[in-house]
Amino acid sequence: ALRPRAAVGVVGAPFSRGQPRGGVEGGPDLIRAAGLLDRLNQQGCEVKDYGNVAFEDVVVDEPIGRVKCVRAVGGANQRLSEVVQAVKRDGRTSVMLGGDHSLAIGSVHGHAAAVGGVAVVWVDAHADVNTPLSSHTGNLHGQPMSFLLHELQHEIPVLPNFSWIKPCVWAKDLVYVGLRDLDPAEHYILKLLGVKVFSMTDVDHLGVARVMEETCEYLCARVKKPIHLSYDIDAIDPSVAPATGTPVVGGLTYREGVYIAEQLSQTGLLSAVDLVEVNPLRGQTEKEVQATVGTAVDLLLACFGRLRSGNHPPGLPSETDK
Ligand code: B3U
Ligand code: MN
Ligand code: MN
Repeated sequence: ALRPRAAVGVVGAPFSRGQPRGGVEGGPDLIRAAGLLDRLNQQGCEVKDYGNVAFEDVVVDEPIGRVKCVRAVGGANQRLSEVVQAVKRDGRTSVMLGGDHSLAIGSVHGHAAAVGGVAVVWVDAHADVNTPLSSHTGNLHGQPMSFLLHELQHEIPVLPNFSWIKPCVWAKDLVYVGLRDLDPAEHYILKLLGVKVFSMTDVDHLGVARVMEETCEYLCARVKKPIHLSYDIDAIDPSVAPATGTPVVGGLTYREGVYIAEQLSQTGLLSAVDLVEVNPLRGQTEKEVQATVGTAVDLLLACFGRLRSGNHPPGLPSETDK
């Protein structure tokens, strides 16, 4: 059988106000410069670049309680959501290149608005599920899931430029992989809502193969919803991907990281992917930056069918036809 060419839409989101460190807005152009689009094309994808989202500069953006840059983050995500909706309506798998992880608000929202319900696989050292009231840092990249989960809406205060956001993910449709740095309030929220979590302890205990088998079984057991993969590069160990804002020791190996993407690709349900928190200014050397960007590209290629066992062009029987 002829394998259909995967249609991909790449959206750059050069935005950093969800956290205090500059440089992460350089992620999208750097990942493109590393050859992402050509390599996706070479492996048989039909790729359209939607360019970088133009974010309005918000000049006056006083903190609200502890939470910083609320108006900028709200406005940027509203625009991003519109673009991701356009990508999905064009029939493409959306690839959002960040930028910081607050951008998952707009990316997941836009994906869900276009396709209906989605399941989310969040690969990260952090859970990013603080509410504006539970956050100790006030950084919105540590809070995106709280705005997206239906079950947390009673905890979310009214914030400027956030009124457009509609919660669109149920706790039962969320799986975390790679967690190793949770705030107590986040741990409490995940326990209370019964969210499926594979921490680094679980990766050690079960091995990445069982973790992904259980993840896919868990998500496919009920109605098969399109999968949104939100991949924070800090899920990968800092020895492999050091150029990121909040590195945490004890992360996924390169191989575990790629395996997660390969297995999700094999489900045939991947409908949107985020690759966030690559920060070229956080590398100590050019080599560290290139290692991080190279890893990001390899994770994305694996999301679109690249197998380490090898691939061949369509027209010949594919591995999955056997
Ligand atoms: N949980 C902390 C730390 C953090 C979250 N995400 C990152 N860091 N990258 C917070 O700020 O909410
Ligand atoms: Mn994150
Ligand atoms: Mn993180």
